[in-house]
Amino acid sequence: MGCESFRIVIISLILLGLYPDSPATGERMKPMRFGNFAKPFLIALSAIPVFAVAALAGVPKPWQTGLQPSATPVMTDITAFHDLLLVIITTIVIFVTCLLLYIMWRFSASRNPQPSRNTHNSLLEVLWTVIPVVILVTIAVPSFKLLYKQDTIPKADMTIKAIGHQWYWSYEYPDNGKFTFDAQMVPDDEIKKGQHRLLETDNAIVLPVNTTIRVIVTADSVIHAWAVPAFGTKIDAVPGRLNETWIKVERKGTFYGQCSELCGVNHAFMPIKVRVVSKSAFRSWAARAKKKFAAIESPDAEQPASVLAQAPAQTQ
Ligand SMILES: [Cu+2]
Repeated sequence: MGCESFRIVIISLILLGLYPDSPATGERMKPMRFGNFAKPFLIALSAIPVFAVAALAGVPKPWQTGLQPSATPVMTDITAFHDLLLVIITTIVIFVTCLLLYIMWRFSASRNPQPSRNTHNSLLEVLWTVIPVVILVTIAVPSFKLLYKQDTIPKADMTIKAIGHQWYWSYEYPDNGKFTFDAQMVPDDEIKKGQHRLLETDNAIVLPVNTTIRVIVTADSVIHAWAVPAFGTKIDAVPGRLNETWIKVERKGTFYGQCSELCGVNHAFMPIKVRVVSKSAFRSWAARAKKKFAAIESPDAEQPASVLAQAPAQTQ
């Protein structure tokens, strides 16, 4: 929340600089007085609690400027890394801007009719090499730690499989009843009040809270990408290949994502909806889902045993 509030204040200060008091009347801009300055600032401050409450949902918000609030350990680290980078790049931009302005003033032609002929300064040269190296190392260490954390799958309590199709996702629960179902987007004319357009699906993925879940991702036609911002997850779904990642959702709620690989004409219409519930609620949902949805077809089930028996033995 702290970072979001910081952004709101910064944006209100930027807007303050861009908009005069009466932009529509064409009046000349008046000199800035404290009242003009304080108004948007106070509006921004009063908006913070609203943003903070709304921000907990796993869904994008109008005028959102930052990342969605984290729901997994990986996303918490991504957010921290993002905030670190924000501080570093802001500092660099301010420093370089001030330096440029100073140089424009200090070394302008009017102030320097006889320009300096210096070409070397050992101290400066060492500094402008060493300081960027230190900055890059400061960025590289948490960056590699984060990559390793995302890529190393801890011992998983359960597995789900997401399969990208043209243009919807289907899911398999291989170790919780071996069922599978499709998740199709709810079209605009069927959206109910309170639902999110382009993000709702007819069937949501249901997952237990505080459980390490291995997510296997693949596709059956073209490349898609399974992405849920609040989980810090974005992984390609490639036909003929199994990619895997992991999530451990730390709070209950509904989280939304979208396909994040340009996959064709309906790329924008294959959202991801995840409901995270308590472990006992998940168990009872899985029991119901097993009856409601189709069973995963095993490869053997597609061909009768007699056909398999007749197939010539593979010799290499
Ligand atoms: Cu797609």
